[in-house]
Amino acid sequence: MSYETILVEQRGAVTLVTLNRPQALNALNGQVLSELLEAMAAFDKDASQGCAVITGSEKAFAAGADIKEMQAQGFADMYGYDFFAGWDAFTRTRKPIIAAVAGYALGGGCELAMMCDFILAADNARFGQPEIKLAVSPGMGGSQRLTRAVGKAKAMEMCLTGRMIDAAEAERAGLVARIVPAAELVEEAVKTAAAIAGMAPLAVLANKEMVNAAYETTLTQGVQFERRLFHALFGTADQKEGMAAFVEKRPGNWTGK
Ligand code: CO8
Repeated sequence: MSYETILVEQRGAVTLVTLNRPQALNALNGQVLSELLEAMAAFDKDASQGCAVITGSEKAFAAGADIKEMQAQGFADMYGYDFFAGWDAFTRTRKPIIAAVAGYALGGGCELAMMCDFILAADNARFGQPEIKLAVSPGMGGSQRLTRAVGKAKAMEMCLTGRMIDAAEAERAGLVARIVPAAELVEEAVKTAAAIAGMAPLAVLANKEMVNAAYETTLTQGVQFERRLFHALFGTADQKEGMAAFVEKRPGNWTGK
């Protein structure tokens, strides 16, 4: 499959997706959305692939939704077509996705990074929700995911002022999992993704599903959901293999069953 706004390559069991609109600092337009959705659906279906990495350039992960595309739209266009609602499908990807963020992750770019399962940040990464400066607001989940990630005070300040935070502040606030030197970002993200892709596939799906449930449920319901999935994993051949491999001091050999 060839795309115009993204580059997709398979590195072993890792799908590496690079946003590729350098002339617009990877601004997210309708074409990026449809190509990314197609690539992620193919990734999810491909049994040879275990984890994806989404990255941009060293200057910009993505500088937001495409302002030039949105500029002339009115309420009827936005509401009538539920503009960008397609991004919800991205979050239904079942296998893990790592955002490898260098440079600007602003507006929709920050929101896309937060839709991924976790963020690895280059030391030059900058995150922000500057939509208020355009007289609008986050529209791809930023007000909700940022608040859950960094807490109300910082999310409110960022949304109301448009202030960008650097990688160190983002790590302190819990927005990013880890900071790595910019030059090593993609290799480190692919290495991390390869480690995940090397785990038993059903356990990977279950771990992602239960951590995500923490955002949607009460503590009691979430703990119960976790326990049921944990119980269910004892019905898999890979659980027998994983525990036998530990006892026999050898690596596990997974079947995905
Ligand atoms: N959309 C379209 N084009 C963009 C965008 C963007 N978000 N960001 C940058 N570009 C373009 C510029 O227009 C410029 O193009 P040209 O060369 O043709 O003039 C090119 O990329 C390079 O940009 P700059 O010259 O501005 O580069 P600088 O290094 O001077 O500045 C910045 C970099 C600070 C990142 C600056 O480009 C900037 O402020 N960009 C806009 C950031 C922003 O406001 N993002 C939020 C956009 S709104 C949004 O994301 C809403 C999300 C929810 C939508 C959901 C709808 C339902």
